[in-house]
Amino acid sequence: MSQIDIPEKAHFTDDLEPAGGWGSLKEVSTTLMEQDAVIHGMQALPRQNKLHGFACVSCSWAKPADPHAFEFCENGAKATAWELTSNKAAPDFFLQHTVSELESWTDYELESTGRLTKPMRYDAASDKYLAVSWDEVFADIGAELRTMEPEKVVFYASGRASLETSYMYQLLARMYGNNNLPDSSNMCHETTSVALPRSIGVPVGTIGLDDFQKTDCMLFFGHNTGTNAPRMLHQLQEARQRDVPIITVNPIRERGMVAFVNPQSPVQMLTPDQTCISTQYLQIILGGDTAAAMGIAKWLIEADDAARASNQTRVIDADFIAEHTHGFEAFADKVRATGWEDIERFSGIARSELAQAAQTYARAERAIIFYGMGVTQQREGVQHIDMLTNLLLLRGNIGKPGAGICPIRGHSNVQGQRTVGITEKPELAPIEKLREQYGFEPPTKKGMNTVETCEAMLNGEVAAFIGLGGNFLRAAPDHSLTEPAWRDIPLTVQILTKLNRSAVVHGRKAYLLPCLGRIETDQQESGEQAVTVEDSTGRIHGSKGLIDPAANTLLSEPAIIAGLARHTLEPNPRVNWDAWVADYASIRDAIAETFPETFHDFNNRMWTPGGFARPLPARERIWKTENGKANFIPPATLNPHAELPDRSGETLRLMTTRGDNQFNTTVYALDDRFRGVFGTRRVLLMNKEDMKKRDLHAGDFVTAETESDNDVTRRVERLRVQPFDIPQGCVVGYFPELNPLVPLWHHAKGSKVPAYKAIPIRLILEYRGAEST
Ligand SMILES: Nc1nc2c(c(=O)[nH]1)N[C@H]1C(S)=C(S)[C@@H](COP(=O)(O)OP(=O)(O)OC[C@H]3O[C@@H](n4cnc5c(=O)[nH]c(N)nc54)[C@H](O)[C@@H]3O)O[C@H]1N2
Ligand SMILES: Nc1nc2c(c(=O)[nH]1)N[C@H]1C(S)=C(S)[C@@H](COP(=O)(O)OP(=O)(O)OC[C@H]3O[C@@H](n4cnc5c(=O)[nH]c(N)nc54)[C@H](O)[C@@H]3O)O[C@H]1N2
Ligand SMILES: [Mo]
Repeated sequence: MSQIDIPEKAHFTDDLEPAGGWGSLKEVSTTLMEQDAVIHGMQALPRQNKLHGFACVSCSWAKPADPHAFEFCENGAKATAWELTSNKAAPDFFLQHTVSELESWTDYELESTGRLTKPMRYDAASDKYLAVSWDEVFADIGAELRTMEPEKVVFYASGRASLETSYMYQLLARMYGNNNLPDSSNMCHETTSVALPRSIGVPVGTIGLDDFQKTDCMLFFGHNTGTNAPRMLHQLQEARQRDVPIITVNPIRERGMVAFVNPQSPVQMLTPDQTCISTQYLQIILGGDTAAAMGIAKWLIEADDAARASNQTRVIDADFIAEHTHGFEAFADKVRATGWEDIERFSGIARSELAQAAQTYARAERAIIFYGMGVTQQREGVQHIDMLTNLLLLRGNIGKPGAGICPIRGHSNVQGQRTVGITEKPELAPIEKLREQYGFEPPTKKGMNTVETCEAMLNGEVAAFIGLGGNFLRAAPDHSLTEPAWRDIPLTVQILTKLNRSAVVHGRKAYLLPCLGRIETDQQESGEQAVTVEDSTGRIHGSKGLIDPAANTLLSEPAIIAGLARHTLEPNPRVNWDAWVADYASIRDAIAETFPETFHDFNNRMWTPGGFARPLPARERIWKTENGKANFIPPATLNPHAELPDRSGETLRLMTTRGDNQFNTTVYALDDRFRGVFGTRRVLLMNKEDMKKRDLHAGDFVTAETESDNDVTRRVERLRVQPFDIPQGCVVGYFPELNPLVPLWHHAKGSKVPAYKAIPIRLILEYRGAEST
C-alpha cells in the first residue's frame, strides 16, 4: 500500500447524473456490501433520524417531526455502513504491522481496517501498538496528567460526541485547570460564532424547517448541499414546486444545486423528470462574496433612493430598519460610494447578473440566506457573513416566518457541543454557574483554539493532546510543520472508533481508546442509554443506538471521560462521575442545572418529535447585542486577496473541498461522481485558459507549491490536472490530501478559521500525461 493511488485508474467525465436518483441507491448498496454491513444496515437505516431511533452520524441537518419512510440520504447511509462495518482493527492486526509502516498508508487504507476493539498503547521497543487493559490505561494517563502543567494540556473535540459527553468533557478540562478546548468548529463555523453575535446577537442560525414552507426566496453562498447536507434537497425540491426562486453563488456548478431526482419519489425515479434546483447560478471567484453581496446591496440601495425620490414604494424595509437596527446610514453611504467596477472585479460576476439577483430578492416578501465553508473558511470570512446579514437586514428578513440566516453546520453535534460549554473562550463558558454547581474555581484564562494549538505544538508548548473523536492532525493546516511537532508531544491520547493519521503519527507516549459509536446500544448500570444532539436549526433530539457493539471491550464516550477524570482529578464530592455513567439522565439533569434556559425539563423534552428548540432571541426580534439592536456592519475591503503574496506573478487560488465519497478525513472511495472525477483524489480541477497559459494539458502531473513571503516550502507532488468549469484563477482540489499547502498564518481574521478555500499556489510541471505526448 502506498500514499499515492494508481493514476492509470483515474478517469473523468462531463456527463454528470443528477443528485439523488438511482445512482444514490446504487452507492448505498455498494457501500453496505463493501463494509459487509448489509444486515446491520437494513436494521439500522429505517431508524435513522426517527423519533426513538438514532441521529445520523453524518451531517447536522434538521430532523423533521414527520419524517419520510427513509429519512436518510446516500451519504448518511454510507456513514452508517462505515460505523457498522464488520471489519476490525483488533490487537492481532497491530501485531502484524509496525506503526512506522502504517504511517505510509492513505487515509482510506487506514480507516478501511475497520473498528478498533481494544485500548492500545504504543510500545517504542517493537514500534507497535499493543493491547492494554482499561484500568491500566486510565491509571497511566491519569498519572501522566497529574504531573503536567494544566496550561500545556489540550482537550480537542470533534463535533460528533453527544451533549452528555461534551458536557462531561468541558468539565474535565476546566476542573483540570484550563480552557484549552479547541474543537472542529475552530476549522469550520467559528467564523459564524464570531460574526453573528455582533450583528444579531445569536451565535447560530435563526431558521427552522417550518420556514421552508413560508419562504419565497433562497440564496445559497458557498455550500455544496447535494453532497454535504443532502436531506435538505427534499425541502429545496418542495420549495421549487411552489416556484420559489433559488439563487446559488458558487465558483463551481455543484450538481446538487443544479439537478435533483428524489430517490423517495417513485414518479421521479421512473420518469426522466428531475427538479432544477437553482433558478440563477452565479459563478463567483474565490473569496468574492463580500463583493457579490455588495453588488446586490448596491442595487437595492440605489433602487430605494430612486423610489424615495419619486415617492414610490420603498425597496428596503425602512420601518424595520428604523425600529430594530443600528448603523444603516453609515452602511448605505459605504454602499453608495463603492463602484461597480470593483464589485465586478472582486466578485467576478457581471453587474447585470447581480442586478437580476437583487431584483429577485427584492420581490420576495420573505427570504433565507444559507451559507457554508465557501464563506467561513476565508480570510475575510467574518466580513462575508456580516455582508450576508446586512442584506437580510435591508429587507427585514430576520425574525419573521420564512426568513432568516442559516449557517449550515457540519458535524452532527458540532453546534450542540458549543451549547454545553465546549469553547476556548471563557467569556462564553458558564464559569459562575460551574463554580456554584461544583464548588471549584474554573480557570478564566483564554484557552487555545485549533490554530493556537498548532502554534503551541510548533513551540514545544503542548505537553499532552487528548482528542475526543476527529482526526486533528490531518484536518488542521500545515502538515509538513505540524507532523514533526506532533511527534514531540510527550503524550497523545485519541478517543476514536477507527484508525486515522492522528493515531499512527503519535506523541512520545500514545494511547488509542476505542469507543462505542452512536448507532450501537449503550448498556450501563441503569439499563440501555440514550444521548442527545443539536441540529443546524437549534433543535435538540434524543438518539438511541440499536445495533450490538463492534466489540464487548469498547467503552462509551462518557465512560472513557469518567475513567480519565477519576484518575486525573482530585475527588470532588459534588461530581460523581460514576453515577453519571450509570444513568445518562443524571448528566442531563446536571446540564439542565447549568443551562436552565435551554435545557429545563431536559429528560422529558428530549423525545419531542422534531426536537425541542433552544431559545433564539433573534427569531423574535430581540437583539442580544451590546446596543440591543441588530447591527449593519460595513465591510473594510472588497479585495479578499490584498495581503497575500504573489511572488510568481501568476498565483492561482486553490479551494480544498469534500468529494461525494468522504466524511471529512474519512474517505469511503476515490470517486466524486458529481464532479465527474473517478478513481483518484490527487487532482487539480482548473480553468482551461489557466491551463493553456501554463502550457498544461489534461492528464499532466504537477507539483503545487504555496506562495509564501518566507522561506518555508509547502508542496504537494504528483497532482493530475484536469480542465473544469470554474472561473479563471481558481482551482479545486481535495481535503485532506492538500492540507500540507495551507499555511497556519492563512486564516480568517477575527475567528482564526484556517482559510482552506483560497490558498495562493503556483504549479510546477512534473511530467506530461498520456494526452500531452
Ligand atoms: N457527505 C458529507 N457530508 C458532510 C461532510 C462530509 O465531509 N461529507 N462534512 C460535514 C462538515 S464538518 C461540514 S463543515 C459541512 C461542509 O459542507 P460545505 O460547506 O458544503 O463544505 P465544502 O465541501 O468544503 O464545500 C464548500 C463549497 O463552497 C464553495 N466555495 C468555495 N469557495 C467559495 C467562495 O469563495 N465563495 C462561494 N460563494 N463559494 C465557495 C465550493 O465550491 C463548495 O461548493 O458538511 C458536513 N457534511
Ligand atoms: N483543507 C481543508 N481542511 C479542512 C476542511 C476543509 O474544507 N479543507 N474542513 C475543516 C472542517 S469543516 C472540519 S469540521 C474538520 C474536521 O476535523 P475532525 O472532526 O477532527 O475530523 P473527522 O475527519 O471528522 O474525524 C474522523 C475520525 O473521527 C473518529 N470517529 C468517528 N466516529 C466517532 C465517534 O462516534 N466517536 C469518536 N470518539 N470518534 C469517532 C474516527 O476515528 C475518524 O477517523 O476538518 C477541517 N479541515
Ligand atoms: Mo466542519
